[in-house]
Amino acid sequence: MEEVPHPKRIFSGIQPSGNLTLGNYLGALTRFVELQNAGAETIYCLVDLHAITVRQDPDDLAHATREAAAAFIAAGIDPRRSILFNQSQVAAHAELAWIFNCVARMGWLSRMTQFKDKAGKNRENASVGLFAYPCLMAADILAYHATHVPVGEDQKQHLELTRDIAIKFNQEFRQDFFPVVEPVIEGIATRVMSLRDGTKKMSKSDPSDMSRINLTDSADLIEKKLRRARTDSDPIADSLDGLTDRPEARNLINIFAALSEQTAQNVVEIYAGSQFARFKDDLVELAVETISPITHDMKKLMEDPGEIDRILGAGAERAAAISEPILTQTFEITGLIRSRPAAIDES
Ligand code: AQP
Repeated sequence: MEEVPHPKRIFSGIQPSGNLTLGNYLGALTRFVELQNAGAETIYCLVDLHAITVRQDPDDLAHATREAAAAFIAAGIDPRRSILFNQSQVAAHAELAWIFNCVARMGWLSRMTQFKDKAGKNRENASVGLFAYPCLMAADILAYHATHVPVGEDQKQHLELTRDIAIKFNQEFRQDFFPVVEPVIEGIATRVMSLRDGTKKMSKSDPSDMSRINLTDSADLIEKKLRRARTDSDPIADSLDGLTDRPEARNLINIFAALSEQTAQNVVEIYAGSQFARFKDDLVELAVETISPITHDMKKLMEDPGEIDRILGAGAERAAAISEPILTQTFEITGLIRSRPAAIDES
């Protein structure tokens, strides 16, 4: 008998916890656009409930959420083809997260390296939300029965936890209900590193703005940051092996490769023997060529925040139409009574 292919449903999200970076763009957004354009069912979420696991200024959070939506659209997400919304507008995320808080084990969450990194030495003072973050992430994905999740390398451990939660829920309730998701960690730039320290991930919450390229940076600022990006004084090697102990050099080569859609090996072959100053001339040109049109379109979209809110609201309605029946079934399986029809909009 011919096997019926399992339908693919893609889900992924980005925290609106600041300006989106070149890391978010190369590691996540470009993949999101490719998957949408390949005709997959794509659901993309600005995970504002995740963002508040660390302190956020309310006005800045609202601004960053709209700006992230503008970045998605400017980068090629079409809100008619993909579902684009912010997490807090769809109650299923928080509701399912509570159920998963009761499925996941303290020991599992204690092993999460992102919690350890973000809580730092002051664990006692970290929010409970930061600790339970991976349960909310599992809820984001499983509320849609998503099957594939495109992410950067740093999210691999959280996705493994999502799989563990799905498996444990299914086993506990003797149901084959939640799919065991597949991470999609693909592309040349699954881990873009800081411009100041090649061993640290480029991150929107890094205290140093010089460590990252933001999608809102002007061409002059992109140039300044790349010219000051840390390298070493050796010329570019002719093979990737020659860059093993040179993380900053390797990072710039990777960024160049991802921006120009070629392999890192190709890039070192082109620039073998050159000094980084010469390589940076071309890198600046390439980065500005890619980012400036996105920055320009983001600015235009941000002139009409009402329209962005309308897009997010429409996306939330479509998202709720998928997640509400899944949540209702989850309640039934769990023994939680839900005797009124799912309320998507009570106004
Ligand atoms: N440096 C990176 N390289 C490749 N991919 C990256 N991603 C983030 N940084 C890089 C990918 O972008 C998606 C959204 O990530 P997120 O914003 O939800 O959370 P994060 O991974 O914690 O990203 P940041 O920038 O470090 O945010 P903050 O500083 O707020 O915690 C994910 O797919 C991620 O892999």
